[in-house]
Amino acid sequence: MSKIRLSRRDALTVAGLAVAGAGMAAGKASAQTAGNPFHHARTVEPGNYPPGAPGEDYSPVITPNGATLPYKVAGGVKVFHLIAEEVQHEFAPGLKATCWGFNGRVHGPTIEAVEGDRVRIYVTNRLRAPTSIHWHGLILPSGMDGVGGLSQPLIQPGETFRYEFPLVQHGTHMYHSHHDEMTQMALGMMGMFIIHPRRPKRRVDRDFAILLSTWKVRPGARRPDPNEMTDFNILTFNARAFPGTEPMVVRQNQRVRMRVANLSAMDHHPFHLHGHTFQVVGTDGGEIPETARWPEATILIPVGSARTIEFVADNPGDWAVHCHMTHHVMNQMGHDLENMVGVDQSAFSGLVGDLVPGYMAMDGNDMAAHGKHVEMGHMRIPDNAIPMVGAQGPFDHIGMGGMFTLLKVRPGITSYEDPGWYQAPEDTTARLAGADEIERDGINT
Ligand SMILES: [Cu+2]
Repeated sequence: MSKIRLSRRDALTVAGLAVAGAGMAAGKASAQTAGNPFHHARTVEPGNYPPGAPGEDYSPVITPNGATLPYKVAGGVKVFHLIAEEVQHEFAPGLKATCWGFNGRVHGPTIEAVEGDRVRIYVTNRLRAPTSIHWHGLILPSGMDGVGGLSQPLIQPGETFRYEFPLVQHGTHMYHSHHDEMTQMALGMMGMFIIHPRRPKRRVDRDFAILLSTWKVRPGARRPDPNEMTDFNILTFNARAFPGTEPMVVRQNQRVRMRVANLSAMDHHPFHLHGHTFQVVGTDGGEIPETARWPEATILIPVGSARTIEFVADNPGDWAVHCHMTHHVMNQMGHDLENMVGVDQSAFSGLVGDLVPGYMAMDGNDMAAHGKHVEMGHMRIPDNAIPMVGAQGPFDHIGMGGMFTLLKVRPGITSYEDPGWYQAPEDTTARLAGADEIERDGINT
């Protein structure tokens, strides 16, 4: 304890740890982190660290379509204020719902701090239901863990609770309601909690945070349905569904980190990146030692987990970033349909059209055509709905929705504004094959 001056309270915490560490010598707090695998996640002891400052101690995380929670420093403590409240949220142009979030946002803003910081988080409940906030993956005193009824009384409507604890680790974590989780999380009560290392071994140039979640919003409905158990129809990155997702823009050859966390109700998501491979460098349990990292192009993010990946964005272009479950890149479609693939419905469509004005059969061979029809105005959909709508791309309609966004890698850019579509060098884009080429190469079409 000689190097770090501790408050009496911190000294008590450290003393408690020493006991938990089964006889480790007092005064060798760092040995707990270095030598003992059971304390691996605890990378610093609570101490008298100055509050970590953005820009100096860390490069702030970017939350696409989101925001970072502001804080102030009071007596060396970082003070945050989360306000749980009802929020009118837009998932994508054309689809809004009354959700529950924090500080006017769904999901809540990203909390960002530095290992060794002491944080004090006030939580005001402006909902009509009691709540409680859990700090997912954080090592903290039991009474600060936020499980309603177990670790604390519920925060009743109108009340403000105070949480306070030192951050003794770094990594990609989350916060979410831990009371009536099925309802409150289905309505959006979650956010990311990023803790930067006090002494980073390496820095990245662009550090993105993406929270995955799933929703059931019936076409035309005003609120997400928390009772849904399996058939979710809005699948989101930071509570936005494509084409509502903001692209991630990076300069070519920048070092990029993505922190992807999953607080869906029932679904794991294979998160897939095009044009690059990446290293898996951490989980919500902490950093993976360098010798144990492995390369991937897709990483499964189980429910209640986070994965941190890093790569050098050396390949210029517009790259798809998406969940690889094909039903998770659709918007608001029903799944209990007859299989019409290969069926010519033209005669049938006319007959139904006599009974139901405006009826239009789904294209039997191309589900994605639906989005095109809606966009072109051929097909009417209920108000406040985005059934399967994708977006117009540079070449054609992109028939994807839900958990889909873009990584835009550009050489020499000086702004991270959306640079528009990628202009590929000549003859590096797939195109219609010429008859002469087909013949020359002996291709039988
Ligand atoms: Cu998925």
